[in-house]
Amino acid sequence: MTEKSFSCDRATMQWSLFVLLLMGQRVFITCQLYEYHFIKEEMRWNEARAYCRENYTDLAKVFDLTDMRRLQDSAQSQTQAWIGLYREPGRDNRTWRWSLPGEEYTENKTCWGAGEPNDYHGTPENCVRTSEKWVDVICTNKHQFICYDETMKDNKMFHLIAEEKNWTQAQNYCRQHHTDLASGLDQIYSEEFKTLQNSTGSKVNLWIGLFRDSWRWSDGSNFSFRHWDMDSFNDGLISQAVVVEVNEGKMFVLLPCQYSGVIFKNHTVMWTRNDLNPKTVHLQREGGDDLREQNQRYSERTSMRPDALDSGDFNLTLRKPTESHSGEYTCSISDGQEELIVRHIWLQVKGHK
Ligand SMILES: [Ca+2]
Repeated sequence: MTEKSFSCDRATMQWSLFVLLLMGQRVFITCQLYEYHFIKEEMRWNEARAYCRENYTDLAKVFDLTDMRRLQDSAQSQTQAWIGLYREPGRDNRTWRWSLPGEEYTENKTCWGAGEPNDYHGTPENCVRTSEKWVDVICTNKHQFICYDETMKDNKMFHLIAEEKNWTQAQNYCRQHHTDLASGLDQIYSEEFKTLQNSTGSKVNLWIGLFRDSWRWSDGSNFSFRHWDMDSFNDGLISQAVVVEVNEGKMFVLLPCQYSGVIFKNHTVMWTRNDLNPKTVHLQREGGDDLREQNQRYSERTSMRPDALDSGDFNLTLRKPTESHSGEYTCSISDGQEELIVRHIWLQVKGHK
């Protein structure tokens, strides 16, 4: 999401660019289509949802690539708009889904390897590869994959792509050149698929169209369609810790933290250091900074954008950093009960030699 700025007075918000889509619904005899209405007014996500529910049906939902294109067409040349996909911070309710629209994942139709899926070593593993049995792994791994082609391109239902790609790249490739990543037991355990798999010689690991995420559609639909770029597809995955280095004596250092999830009014954004007591480095609520429990070491030294909770820009500016400010920082968002860690930052302040 790009930067959205506004003045402190809510009545004079100045969003940069920011529009939203709504959806009406029209039922045809043979198929059901949604009508997308593009709304040029700028709102927060939850305001947009309320608006859509009042005036139309709900925020836009997307069933497949065809919907995706219609959605993009409805937005004309506008670059950004809310849709009805959301998740609640701090709740790990990830659900397995098949990439191919309409293919439903059911627990009794799976072929997990022993002990899988297991989020090995506590790392969220949201994508699935197979050789004989399924293994959940991190989505940034690179594997070959097999695409499903409903048009029977070259008279073949399955196409082996011998090039290694990460999971979203593989999905994009299949959607662009064929239909989707092979999805569902009927496909993955078909003779044609197996023959192709065996043609790789050794037991090569292949991506299949199975993934999990904690995103939901606003109207409760269980559509599994997602169209993420890899940077956004890190659900449940704490971005790898970022290391920031600075020399003592600098005027300030910026600790980066960008959040793209939904933010509600009661949310608090926090910067903390678990090795300190009190651990609070900086805290901001809907009404502004709340530094009552700030560790003295950071007194008068920290600042965040006043609109952090609207923009998702949680960057922390630390002025006049000294060696005592070196350590591991956690940037997180909380609703008072549960905390979602957005990012870990290692700050290293080098002293004068
Ligand atoms: Ca695993």
